[in-house]
Amino acid sequence: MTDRTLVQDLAAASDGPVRVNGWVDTVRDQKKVQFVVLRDETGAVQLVHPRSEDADPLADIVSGLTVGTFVSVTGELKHDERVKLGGLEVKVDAIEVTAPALDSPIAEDSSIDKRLDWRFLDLRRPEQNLIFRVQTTFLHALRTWWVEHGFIEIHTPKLMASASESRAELFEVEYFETKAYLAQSPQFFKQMAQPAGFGKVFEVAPAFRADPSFTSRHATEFVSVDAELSWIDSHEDVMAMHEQLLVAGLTAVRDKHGAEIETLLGVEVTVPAAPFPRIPLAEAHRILASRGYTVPRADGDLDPEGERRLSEYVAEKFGHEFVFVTDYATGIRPFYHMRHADDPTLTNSYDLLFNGVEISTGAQREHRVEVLEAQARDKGLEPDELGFYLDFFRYGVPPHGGFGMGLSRVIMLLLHQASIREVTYLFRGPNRLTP
Ligand code: AMO
Repeated sequence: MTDRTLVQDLAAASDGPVRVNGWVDTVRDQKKVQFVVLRDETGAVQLVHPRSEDADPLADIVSGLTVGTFVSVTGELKHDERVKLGGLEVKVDAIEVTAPALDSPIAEDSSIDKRLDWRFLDLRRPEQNLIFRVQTTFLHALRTWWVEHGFIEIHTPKLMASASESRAELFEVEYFETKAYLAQSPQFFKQMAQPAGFGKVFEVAPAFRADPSFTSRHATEFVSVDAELSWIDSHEDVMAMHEQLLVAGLTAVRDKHGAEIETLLGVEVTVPAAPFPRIPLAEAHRILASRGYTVPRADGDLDPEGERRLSEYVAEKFGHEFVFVTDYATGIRPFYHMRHADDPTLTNSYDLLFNGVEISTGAQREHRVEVLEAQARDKGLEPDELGFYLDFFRYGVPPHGGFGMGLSRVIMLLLHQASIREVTYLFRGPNRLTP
């Protein structure tokens, strides 16, 4: 490795010789003096070269630099309050052009589609770099929380012999002499960890949905953050875990990146107070109706506008960015959700909304095999199709529950980004498979 100094470490370094490596962000090629802004993964620094009256091969190199070119630069670091960019600059001794770059195809047209075509160039923007550092910190805090609370990390297969959630939105792939399906969620196999005696598990992994929609919140491949735990009394225990986890994640993000997020993205990160507000779905409908909105879906599920308006109400009433919508009707929940003991039309389940959008679904699961079979039949599923899944329950499963949460949705809503495309490393949608 070269003896390079990261740009972020220059402020603390003393004046004198230094090497910085990165790519050319801008060149100001003036008559008397040349300026280059060099960027690396940690920030930007100004390079300066006063032109010489005589032959000046270094000036020719600077003049020839194209934006995006990777260079390795040696020079003299000098702290100088007058320099706007960070109060320091590097007077260049030598520039090695490590890898020249063609002119950027997204310099002129920066529409989202064009930027996704050239995602590796788009990701060089400091805002994008920040988004992925925030995501790293967030996930690290979640993992730390889980590990400290006795959860085991699992990796369930993504190649499946049958549907993992429902028959809708299923990708089918050739699998030797037969067919396989891409996992829509780790649902069945994270539940398997309960009869396996693991107690508490989590997984962070891709999930696939053949969803043809082009909304700002849907992808055909997304990272699903999942947890499942045994010995719960109800979905209330799952929500309690879920909110503590989010508090841990958002505290870490605020502490580490709060100031930078405010400067670069103009967003203030607030750590939510626990417990988060909880509103039963039927109550949510009444609240929306009293505010002049009738949810148009015949099945009673909240539509995006209903979610947005409910979050607006929660922000006004409780000053909160999160809300658990609980007790979904049986008709709009999968067969494996446990129903209320005293009202089988309702389930022990919830959706979590964050700034107006659903980020998660959670529930207590039905663990009594006869009840589970009956509920499957109710939904038109033949117990035969669910063979291995139902077997779990024949050998003893404690009461359990968990949630699945879309990672990109959380980051999008946290950082007030317009689309999941902005916060996904490489977005996958109905018409995007490259790069
Ligand atoms: P659900 O289908 O609601 O629940 O998915 C859970 C969460 O995953 C995210 N998500 C998506 N993100 C981007 N693009 C998509 N196409 C997409 N589909 C879903 C959302 C959503 O809230 N097995 C259950 C969870 C559980 O009960 O544990 C499930 O998958 O943020």
